[in-house]
This record gives sequence, C-alpha cells and structure tokens, in this order.
Amino acid sequence: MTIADTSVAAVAAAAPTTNSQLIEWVAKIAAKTKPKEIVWCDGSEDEWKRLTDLMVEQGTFIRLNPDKRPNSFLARSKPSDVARVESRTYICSQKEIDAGPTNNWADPTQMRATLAEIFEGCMRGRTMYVIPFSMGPLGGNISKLGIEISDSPYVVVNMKIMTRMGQAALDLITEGTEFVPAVHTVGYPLIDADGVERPDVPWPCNDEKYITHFPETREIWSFGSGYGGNALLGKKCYALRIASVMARAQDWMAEHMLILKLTNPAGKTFVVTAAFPSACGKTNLAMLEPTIPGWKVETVGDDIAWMRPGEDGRLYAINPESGFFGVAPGTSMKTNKNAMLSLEANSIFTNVALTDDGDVWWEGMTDEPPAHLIDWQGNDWTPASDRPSSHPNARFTAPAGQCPIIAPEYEDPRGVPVDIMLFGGRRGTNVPVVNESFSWEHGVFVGAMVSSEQTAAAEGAVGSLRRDPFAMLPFCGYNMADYWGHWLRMGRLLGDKAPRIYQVNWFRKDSAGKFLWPGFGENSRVLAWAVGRVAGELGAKTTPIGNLPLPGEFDVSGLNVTDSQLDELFSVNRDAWLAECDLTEEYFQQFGDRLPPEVAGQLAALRQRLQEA
Ligand code: O2Y
Ligand code: MN
Repeated sequence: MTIADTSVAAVAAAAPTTNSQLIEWVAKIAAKTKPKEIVWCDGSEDEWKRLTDLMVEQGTFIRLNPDKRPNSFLARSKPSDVARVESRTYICSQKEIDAGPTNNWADPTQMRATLAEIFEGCMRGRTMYVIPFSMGPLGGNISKLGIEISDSPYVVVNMKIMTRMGQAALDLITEGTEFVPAVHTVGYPLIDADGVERPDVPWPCNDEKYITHFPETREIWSFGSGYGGNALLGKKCYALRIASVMARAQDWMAEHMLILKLTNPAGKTFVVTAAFPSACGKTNLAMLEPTIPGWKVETVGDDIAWMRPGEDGRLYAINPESGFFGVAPGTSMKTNKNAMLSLEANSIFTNVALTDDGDVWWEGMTDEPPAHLIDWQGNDWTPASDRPSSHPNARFTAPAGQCPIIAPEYEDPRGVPVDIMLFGGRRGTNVPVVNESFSWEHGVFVGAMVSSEQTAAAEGAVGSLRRDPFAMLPFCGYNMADYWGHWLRMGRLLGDKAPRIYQVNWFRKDSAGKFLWPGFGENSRVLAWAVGRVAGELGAKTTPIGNLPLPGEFDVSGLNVTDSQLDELFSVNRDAWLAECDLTEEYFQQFGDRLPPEVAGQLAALRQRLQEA
C-alpha cells in the first residue's frame, strides 16, 4: 500500500485552503502518522453519504431501517472502548501545580516524547481526515475555530453533527487566525513498520490510550480510543478543557452547563444555565416540558455553555455545539419527548440494541422490551437475558436543530443574556430542592461544594459519592482552585449585572430513603421560583445556607406532595450542615494556598451562620 506524499508542496496542491501555516501543520502530522491518503472534509451531504456508505460496507455501521429511522446508523464499539477514560486523560501544563490536584498531570516534555513514539506511523494504511470546525455559530464573536485530524470516519460524521464542520469553517481559518489543533488516532494502523498488512476491524482502537491536553500551546492529542469525548475532540477536550484555559486568559467562561430559555405566563423571557454532574437529569432539564400552565421552555444547549460579557455588561451565552451526544438508556417519550423527537432521523447510535425490524431500542425506551433484540455486542437478546441490551453509556448523536423546542437564538452568534445559573448534584441529604445564593461570591462557594454520585459515563464504582465542583471535575483544564478564582474575577467584572446563582437538588430522600421530589418533570416549579425571585415578585426566607422559598410561594399545586414532605425538602439540618462544613474544609485543603481567600471566607461565614442559628 502507498503512503501519501506528505511534502508541503503536495499537501498544498490538494488543500482547499491557502493558509500556509495550516498546510505545514497538516503535512507535518501526515509525515509523522503516514496515512495512505489525506482527505479534507467539506461537511457536505455527499461526504456524509460517502462515509456512511463506506462504514456500512466495512461493518462499522449498520444502516437502520429507513422507514423507521431515515439516514441513521448503529455502531457497536469494542467493549473495552465505551466511555471517557479519566485515568488516561492528562493535562500537560509546564508546572504540575497549574494542573492542580484534581487533574492527572504529565510532564509536557515527557508526554511529547511518548506521543512522538506512539503517533509514528499510527495511520499507516488509513485515510487521514482533516476536519475543520467552528465551536458556535460561524463567525460569532464568542465562537472559536478548530481543526481535528483523525483517521476515523466515525469521528468525521459525528463531528458533522456535533459542530459546524466543513469548508465554511475552513474558510474562516485564514493565515494567522487562531485555531485549536487537535490530533486523533484510533491507534490501529493497518500496516506495520515492516510493511506487514492486517485487515481492518469494525471498531479499531488500541488498548493503550492517551487523551492529552497542552494548555499553554492549546493543543490536543488523543490516541487509542474511537469513542465519544475521547475522539470527538471538539467536545470535552476543546470546548471545556482547552477552552477553560483560553477563557481564563480572555475574560470569558467555558462551562459544563445547559442553556435554556424560559418564558413566563406574562410572556417575559429568562435565560437559565445549569451545571450538573452526569446522571442528574441535565438533558431532561434542557428539554423540559413545563407542567405548570403558561410556562414555556426552549432549548439553547444541553451540555456546554460559552459565556462572555456583552457590550451592555451582561453575560451572553452560546452553545458551542450543534448536536446532542446524549445517554440513550432511560430516554423515552415519557422521560424526554423532545430528545426522542430529535433523534428520529439523521442520527448515529452507539452501543444500543438493534430491533428485528431494523430500529434501535434501549433500556427504558418503552415499558415492555421487544421479545427479541441484537444487543450492543451483537448477540441475541431476550427479556430473559441477565444483562442489559444496551451499554449503560450508550449514546445518540443527533442534530440540535431537530429538537422540536430548539430556541431560534441557538443560531444567534451574539448568544443569549443569562439571568440565572443553577448548580445541582445528586444528594440524598442536606441540600434542599432549591436554595438561592446570597451573592455571586456565595454562589461560587456553592458551585465549589457540588458533589454527586458516580455514574457510568466515567470510570469508577457506580453509586459512590464524589466531589464534582461546578460539574467540571473531569473537564477543567487547569488548577480547580484557580478556576474558582476566575469565577470570582468574572463576578467582579459583571458586578450587579451578574446572573443570580441557585443550588438545586432533585434527589433528596426522606428518612425511609424515598425520593421527596416527584421527578424531573416537575422541575419547572423550581425554575418558576427562581424567576419569581429574579423578577422581584417573590420573597424568601433567609437561612444559614441561603434564601429558601416562603411558605405558599413555591408552587406545588396539583402535586402529591404533603406539607411535611415539603418541610423535609426545604429543611436545613444544622448539625448535618456543620458536618458538611468539616468535610468541605478537608476537601479544600488539597488546594493549599491556591484556594481563593474568598472561598475559605465563605466557608467560615457559613459555619458561623450555622453556629449562630
Ligand atoms: O462518555 C463519553 O464519551 C462522553 S461523556 C459526555 C457526553 C456528552 C455529554 N456529557 C458527557 C459527560 O460526561 O458529561
Ligand atoms: Mn456533559
């Protein structure tokens, strides 16, 4: 098999750009990785068709029944490549302290040496795709550009859904324009250094994995995984880890937050962003159907928000993505109708089950499972099987524009002005269903305290509790304490135009271990209370932990929630909170002198309020 001519002249001759720096970079990566050909992706429908046909032919994709799920495909990954791998994710800052105690740090010089070795010839026999993309609407002043080089056609088609990908993005990357270079390989060359060939497999990957970030040079290098955030480098690697570093330097914010637009019965609109760790109902909230009459929710984003102060001093948010990469199991017409309607066509499913009529199914999609399925590993499955038909982290990739309640502002490059920010975690005790922070600084402290149960999206024991400040633990590209400092600084910049911050918790349990809150569907009641506060229409009861609803001002009409359950939902247990303060102090200690004094001050103030209560 041939190796592409990787001379700068040859790459330039075939490149649909004249950007010499870009051409030199592409030539350099090709010279290292030695693909058989270089393809510049244009993001067209023709390209989508060509690559999806190719993957069907190669066995990576199964075409779903076009009558049931037009232009949609199922992929099955290798069982060893099913999620983000936090233990193989590295922040390679010059100084270890700049990555901080919550990140895996690796020495950049050593990591570059490792990468130089493993990337050598890693694309032999494969096509190298050059994937230009914009995070956010093309040309917007909050948007940013990137180029992913990947040897995976699965990545190309997913990137087409998840980002504004193709020639229009490339055209914006003119000589000298800033873009984030991201290099990805599945790490499964089809020819070895001696020229010995091996056949391809439906899901190529490597047992050795590296997902590496170089914050100072703003580069991403990912080796060995074809899955999700490890491979679609626009998402967590760029839009959170690298973007958080850029945002700190440029006075903006890159957050693991959904964005929704809420309209009240009087027709006034409010924008809410919300950060939740995995498995806390984030997608459900982003696409909520309010249960209280007269309220309307429209989706701007389901996962990531980039926010920048506008000319009027308010904070404006865009969704840097253009698709949903959602967890399939548990998604149904009952739990999230709008997500289900978003993925009726033009979608990619990974690690879900295949029905006998060529459609997809996953646990929770319908009350009754089909009598027979092919499971995510390609085996026969019946309801009598002792394992789930879909992997718990099985995903759909669906165009955001197909969401029936997508807000028109989702395409607005200027973004939407944020009124309210929510921080939630999965807490069985202590944390009320909603709690208003006294100030931005107090809200930053609340965000820093977020903890939640472990989920399948990351490694580790399901069910154990872990700290997840701002839901950014796996996604902050620098020292978490410095990130809190950046939030404090943004608060000072925004002054009285800063959004108001709320802590929420849908998971509080009663003494018998039963959930007190009736479920995600009722969360519009929480949003309505926060909006009522921001609009100055509702009062609040001041407690040591924050402002809580006044009796009668939190709408539970029509709900089966008794007064005593409501009391429990909002109860503040002084001793339990003092114990929480001790645990928080212990947690903060790891940040040493990087912990902002304001955060330490907020902890001391909370303790004092509790002691005086
Ligand atoms: O498991 C993965 O590869 C992706 S994790 C993910 C995907 C979409 C949105 N959020 C997440 C997350 O872990 O927060
Ligand atoms: Mn996420």
